[in-house]
Amino acid sequence: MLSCRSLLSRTIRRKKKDPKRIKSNKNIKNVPREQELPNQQQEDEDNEEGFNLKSSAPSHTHGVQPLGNLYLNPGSVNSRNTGLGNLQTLTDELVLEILGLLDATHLGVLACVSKSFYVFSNHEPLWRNLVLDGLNGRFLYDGSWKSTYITACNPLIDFSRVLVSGLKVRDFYSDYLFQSWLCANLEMRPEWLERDNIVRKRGISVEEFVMNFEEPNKPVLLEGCLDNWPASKKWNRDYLVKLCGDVPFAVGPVEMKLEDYFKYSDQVREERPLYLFDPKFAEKVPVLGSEYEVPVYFREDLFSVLGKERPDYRWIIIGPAGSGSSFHIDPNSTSAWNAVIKGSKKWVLFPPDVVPPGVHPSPDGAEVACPVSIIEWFMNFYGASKNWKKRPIECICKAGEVIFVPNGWWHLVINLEDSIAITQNYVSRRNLLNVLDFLKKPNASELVSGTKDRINLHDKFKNAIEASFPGTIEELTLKAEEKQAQQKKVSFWDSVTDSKVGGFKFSF
Ligand SMILES: O=C(O)CCC(=O)C(=O)O
Repeated sequence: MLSCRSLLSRTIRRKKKDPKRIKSNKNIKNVPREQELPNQQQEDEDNEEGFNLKSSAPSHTHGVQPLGNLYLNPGSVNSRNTGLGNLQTLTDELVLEILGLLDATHLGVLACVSKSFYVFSNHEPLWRNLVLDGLNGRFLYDGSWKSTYITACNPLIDFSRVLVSGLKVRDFYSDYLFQSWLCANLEMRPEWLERDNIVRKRGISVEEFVMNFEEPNKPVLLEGCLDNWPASKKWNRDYLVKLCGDVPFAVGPVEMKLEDYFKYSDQVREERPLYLFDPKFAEKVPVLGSEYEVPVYFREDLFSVLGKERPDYRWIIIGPAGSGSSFHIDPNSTSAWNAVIKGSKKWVLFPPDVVPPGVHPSPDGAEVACPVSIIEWFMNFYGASKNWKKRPIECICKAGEVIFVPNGWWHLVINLEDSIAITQNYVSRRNLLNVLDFLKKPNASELVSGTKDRINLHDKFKNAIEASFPGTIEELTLKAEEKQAQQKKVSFWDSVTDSKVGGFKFSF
């Protein structure tokens, strides 16, 4: 979470398009207040570290301000505390955790207790959980999660004429509540987007791909592979809605009709927008499966020997600007490719031996905790990347481009525009042994994903490979052992010779 200090020490402005800028590093209570700046001062501010709000950003629904503003408003009392009574000693997170145990009726009642409870009880993520947990995908988002819930439960009442949750509360200070509004309304800073250090290739042979990227397990961005995909020409919102607007797709924990999802994504303004990520899209709508083909580099697909028992392996991904995937490693130690059909995505990738800052995997690798949202990760950690010894690989993958994500690499992705993509995870000979090792781990039942029978997947897969490609595992094992022995020899030789002068190196 952003600390009070970090909120105060940075500047927050409206998007550049607005000639009037906000100077608020002294008092960010003034976020919505705009003031003219003299030219020189304006220029200085352009160079200063700061954040831009989206031009369409509304002010905070309830007027919540960051806690630091309290200290800059002498005489004001934090109505957060006065209205919470004895609960004021709890952190905001804890108060919300407790409120998360209530149903909608009790939340509604609590909102009438005090101004403070009004703000807490209207916290949108509480209502989002009530909708997602309680309505089983049967809802039409209508601008806020609270009104979505109420409208879905009371279809005969016209709530558009009733003020449901838009009252402003004076002197309510909370970093926690403020930062979730801030993250939902921030523009990506240009310097978060400009670094592009991935290797780009067009028209390379499969052998080149294997030798230079798949074998050494390095990312690459491939251009021109989607030129012949019907999807590249046809897929856009109108086409998809016509084709399958009434088909339910997996969106977070629920299924939503595609048309309803698009209506949600038109209006959404939240820190972690729901993301459509469906592994069964081609079974649900076979035309979708027929309008793209696997690029030549990724055609070896050894999990296919498992037939219907193979783990999930392909997904259609649709999301608005700001949606995306926070840091993770792909399932079952597979590699992946991700093709952007519409829109664009910012990628940040770290090699397997570098855990990204702010990410806390459990020792057994079963849990990955990245407590911050994508935008908060950029705000809190990205700036320091200039000084990191091992810099991440970064790029913007645009429509028509494919990124190769090697197994074990950490990656974070954020959509810069409304985007449509296809991704597939795969096992080839280059990572077969590594996948088998992964499936054999003692905690496979927690680690393996995308299939029901997690424990037996190793044996089933190994047997099916032996049956379809006899001798392959043995051959690959021998090769790997030879390679390891070779590397040992080289490193011993390196340790006793000076490669620059070709002579022996002695150290005493
Ligand atoms: O959001 C995206 O497109 C990235 C998806 C991703 O990271 C994955 O499938 O592992």
